[in-house]
Amino acid sequence: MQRKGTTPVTLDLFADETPQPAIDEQIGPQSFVFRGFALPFVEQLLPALEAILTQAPFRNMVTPGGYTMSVALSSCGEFGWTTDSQGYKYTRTDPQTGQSWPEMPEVFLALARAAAEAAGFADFIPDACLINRYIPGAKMSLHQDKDERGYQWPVVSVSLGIPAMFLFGGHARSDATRRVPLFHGDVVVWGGEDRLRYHGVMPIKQAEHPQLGEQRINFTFRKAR
Ligand code: MD3
Ligand code: FE
Repeated sequence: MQRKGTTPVTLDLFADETPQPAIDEQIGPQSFVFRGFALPFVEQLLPALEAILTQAPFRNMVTPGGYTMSVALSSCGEFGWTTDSQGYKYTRTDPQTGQSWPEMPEVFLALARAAAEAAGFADFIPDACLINRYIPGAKMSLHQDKDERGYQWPVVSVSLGIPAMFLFGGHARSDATRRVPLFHGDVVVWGGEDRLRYHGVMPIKQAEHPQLGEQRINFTFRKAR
């Protein structure tokens, strides 16, 4: 699409900013993007998140490879995901406080369950919710989520705050990736044959969200055990 009085060169400069059509789509045989699915829950999600963070504040964990993650993490639910120099694992307690992870709020459970149901996974009861906080520049390298005991349940992901460009890969790290923009309120469900696909998040661009400021929060609901 060419605008009047502009050259293709100018358009290329803004190619990244072209608003994507934010429509629901199926991005894999068993993966679905539900645009704005979380919006009706946000008013209840944010105060519940605040309460969780007073008990289990965001922290930048170190991977076994000795890299400090640019994404800050917290968790709620029966199990929390952690990493340290020893490896990745789910724990019942927050290693930073020795206390149990905060309980999973009812509104979190209700949202995860409804989204899983919409993707064809009835009766999803997650026992872990990993909470990721991205500030501009933070990214998540391509990886698989495989620290859970089984893969029969989907992962449900909820995006809040400033946008992200999600990378959706294949079953080998070297497979081509597809870029999927994710916005405030979007929910993605990954199950079945898509459950072990490589995925990641490109460095977050500077932006400001009216409710969340200069950050992106992502919840990933899983069944760890
Ligand atoms: C595709 N988080 O915490 S959520 C993670 O936006 C993680 O914070 C990203 O990857 C984020 O592990 C992406 C989307 C996601 C989560 C799990 C998946 C995509 C997935 C599992 C299998 C395939
Ligand atoms: Fe992941």
